[in-house]
Amino acid sequence: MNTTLVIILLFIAFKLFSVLRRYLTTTPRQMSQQTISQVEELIKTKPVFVASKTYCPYCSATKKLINEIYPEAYILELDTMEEGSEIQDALAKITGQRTVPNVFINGKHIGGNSDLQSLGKEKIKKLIG
Ligand SMILES: N[C@@H](CCC(=O)N[C@@H](CS)C(=O)NCC(=O)O)C(=O)O
Repeated sequence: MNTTLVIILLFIAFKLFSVLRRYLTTTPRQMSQQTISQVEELIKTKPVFVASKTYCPYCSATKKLINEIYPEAYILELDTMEEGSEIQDALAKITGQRTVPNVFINGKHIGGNSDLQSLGKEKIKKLIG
C-alpha cells in the first residue's frame, strides 16, 4: 500500500517537474533596460553598426559590401557573444526586426541585407557621409 502511494507520488512529482521545466525554458528572456540602452548607444554613436552572425550568408554579403565602402564599420557577431541573444531581443524591440544582418548608418535603421543591397553603393556612401 505504502509502496504504491510512493510510486504514485513520484510519478506526479516527475510530471510536475516536466511541465515546469518546459514552461521555464520556453518563457522569453527578460531583456534588461541596460542592454536596450547599450544598443541604442551603439546605434547613435557608430557611423555604421551591423549586428551579424558568423554563419549567416546574408550577413556575409552585407559585410562584403560594407567592407568595400567603410571598413571601419562596427560589427557585432551575435552568435559569438554570451549576451548575443539579449542584444538580438533588444534590436527586435527597438526596430521590429529580429533577423540579422541588422544595419544602421548614422543612427538610421537601414534594415537587412536586401534593404542595404537595394540602396546601392553611391547611396550608402552618401548616407555615411
Ligand atoms: N531578408 C533578410 C534575410 C535575413 C535572414 O533570414 N537572416 C537569418 C540568418 S541567415 C536570421 O536572422 N535568422 C534568425 C536568427 O538567426 O535568429 C535579409 O535580407 O537580411
